Amino acid sequence: MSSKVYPVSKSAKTRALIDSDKYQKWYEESIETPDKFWGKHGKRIDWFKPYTKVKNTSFKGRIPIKWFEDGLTNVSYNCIDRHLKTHGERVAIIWEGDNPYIDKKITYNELYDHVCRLANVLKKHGVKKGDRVTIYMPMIPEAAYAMLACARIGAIHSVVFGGFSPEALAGRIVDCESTFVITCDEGVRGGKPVPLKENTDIAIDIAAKNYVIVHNVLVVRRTGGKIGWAPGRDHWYHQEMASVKPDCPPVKMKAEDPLFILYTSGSTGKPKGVMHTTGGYLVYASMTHEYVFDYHDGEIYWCTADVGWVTGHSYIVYGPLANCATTLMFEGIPTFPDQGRFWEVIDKHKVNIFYTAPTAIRSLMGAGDEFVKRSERTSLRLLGSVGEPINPEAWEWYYHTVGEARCQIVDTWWQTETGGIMITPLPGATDLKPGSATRPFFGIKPELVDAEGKTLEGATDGNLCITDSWPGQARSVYGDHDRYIQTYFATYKGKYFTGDGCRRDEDGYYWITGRVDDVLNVSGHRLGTAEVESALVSHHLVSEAAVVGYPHDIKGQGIYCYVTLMADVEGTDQLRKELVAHVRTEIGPIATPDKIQFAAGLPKTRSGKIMRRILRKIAEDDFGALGDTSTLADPAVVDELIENRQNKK
Ligand code: 6R9
Repeated sequence: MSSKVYPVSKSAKTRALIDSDKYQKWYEESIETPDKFWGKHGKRIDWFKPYTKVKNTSFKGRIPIKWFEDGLTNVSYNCIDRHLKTHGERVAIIWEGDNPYIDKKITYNELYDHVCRLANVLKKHGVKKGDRVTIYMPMIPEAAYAMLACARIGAIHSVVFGGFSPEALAGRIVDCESTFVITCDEGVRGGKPVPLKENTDIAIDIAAKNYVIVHNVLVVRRTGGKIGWAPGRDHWYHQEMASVKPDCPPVKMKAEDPLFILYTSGSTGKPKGVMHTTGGYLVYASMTHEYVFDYHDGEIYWCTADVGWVTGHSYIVYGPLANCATTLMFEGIPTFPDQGRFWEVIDKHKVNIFYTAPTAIRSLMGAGDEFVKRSERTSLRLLGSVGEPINPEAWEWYYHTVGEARCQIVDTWWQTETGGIMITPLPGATDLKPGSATRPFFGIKPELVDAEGKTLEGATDGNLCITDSWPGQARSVYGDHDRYIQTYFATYKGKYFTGDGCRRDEDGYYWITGRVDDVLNVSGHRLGTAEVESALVSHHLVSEAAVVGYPHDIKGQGIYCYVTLMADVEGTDQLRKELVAHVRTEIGPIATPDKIQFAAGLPKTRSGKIMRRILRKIAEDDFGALGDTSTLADPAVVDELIENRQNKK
């Protein structure tokens, strides 16, 4: 833990929407009288029918959570239509291509046209309110149009990250019984094509075997590469868009009607379809976007996430557009054509607010300062971080080298399930401590508990819970509300359990220490150890697998796999490669194992439970402190595992 403090700078304080007094006042009001507080702030979006009820939530029983329940609104209307009268010609989206010579700007008027047309295309093919539409797209504006078009007609979108494999895509299509897919011929990243349509075709075949038939695929032409075509099922986006009307009235949605499903990994089983609804989500996403980034009218804002993750949903698309911001969407990667790309893009588009992940910061820090120094970055005013704990070294580099000690840093802690930022500095209100996400946002009541669920007070370590609802909270797991209750509210009764460990210091600052469950965070991407294990054991030569994380300099965590092979199969380097490739096919490149150790046996308790604690220690090369191994069925396996460890220092 770093003990340094960086006070709010004078310039941040002068311009800030929220100073420390206001933060205190608003925070107290948000906690003491949430109905009054949110009743006021719910009005930041437009309602076709105003709400009269504000908060109707409980963390007990079936966990009913309703915000603004009798109000009617529409997310697409709020992100587009309401800005047109005054700001129709403002740029809504700046798109920066993978190729540094290609970019384009889309105004709010143009956004309206694209989204309405696309909504009409969906309607023409029979998509109705409540239907699920899968969006499997690269980072091109059409991905945002697709999300907003769904929202316009009340269809529920499920965006699947373009880096996921056909298997993973199929699983998500099947789970929410989605019969309409929007994709692209090929994506482009770092100069290389990504075969999205081909993957979609394979996924659709797998889905059909699971009795979910995709009837329509809308294909955006990005590269013009060769692709397969199913006549009747596949439609070209540009042709369809040309044949429909440029206006489409937004459907009046109840505040609690679903807006989207987003699949995320947990400690057990398959990824869960986290479900977010309309009114509360948009209020929370737009409010956090405005205050956390201290967003002022006319500023250029860039979040480098992919729309396939929640950060892309809330802070590339919904939050910024609801605030009539100019949001930059980047198709490429931070290292193409070279490691100076981020800083070049900042200069090129005069970016004021830049929001990225620690893994990118660490990797660019490793590339050396000359890439940063090549750029001016004079437009930069604020820097943000999200996705994993940021180590103080990376924080300091970000602050001093990238921001030249001029820009406040907001280290924002939140989750797919929280919909928006939960613990974060506010630029004009919060003194910074490198590595700490600092303090709760308005309406957020964090609590630290011990393993038994006892509330811990003062400066302490504990498991991070949230004790009352906030508008952006996920309402359910799609199609499986029991799993929602079980996953988030069963561990500590009456509290939402985040799955994260956390330390609170004597100033009441929160320091997230990482997951305390079997969820890995690899380069800011959530991955369940169970998912990687099940991918490994689906290989015909594997009998058993156990997966743990270990500290990795760039990725935050690396993936370490212990694999027991079928009888008489030899663990060769060739087989290692084959298993790595197999996991990539089953899940996608983000799940690429870093280390594979072949093991004759795994350490198990007498009741057959794998002792992951021991496996973690061995993966960390820290087996001096293995703790109690006496409960193991066969303590001898541990020596063999240590002997053959893959991370010898
Ligand atoms: C937004 C997002 C959520 C998990 C979360 C935690 C980790 C996110 C963090 C952070 C420390 C931060 N996490 N932000 N840890 N400091 N600022 O990343 O959502 O993909 O669902 O991941 O990421 O472990 O529980 P998601």
